[in-house]
Amino acid sequence: MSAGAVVGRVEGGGGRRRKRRELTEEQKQEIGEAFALFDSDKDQALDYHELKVAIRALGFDVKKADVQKIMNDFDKDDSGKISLADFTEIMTDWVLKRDPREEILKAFQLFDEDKTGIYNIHSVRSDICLNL
Ligand SMILES: [Ca+2]
Repeated sequence: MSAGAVVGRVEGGGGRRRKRRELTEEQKQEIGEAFALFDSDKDQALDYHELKVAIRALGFDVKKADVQKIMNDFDKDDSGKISLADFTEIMTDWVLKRDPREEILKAFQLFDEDKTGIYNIHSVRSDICLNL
């Protein structure tokens, strides 16, 4: 039984409310570029593998199960592909919900110049504070 899917459709039927934050122009552009770049067969859609690398290119460490779930949720006509509109919608959500800790981890990698991995998160925090 796919009761969950039915409920989802009913909820989605009341018109599209968009009171979320918007992406910056730069972020939108980044998403569009990732789509174009990783649509390797240029059919204007991302299949499973293209989708996986495109999402990773945007800085998200997706697992196979995550990609599979997206395909299940968004590939409504079972084409095995995700359109640019769907991809933009998915990535907009993800980018807006991005965990700030991930940004700190990226900063960590920048500070950890000799790649020892020893630089710990507390040191990063104090460095960031010193620089403010
Ligand atoms: Ca493609």
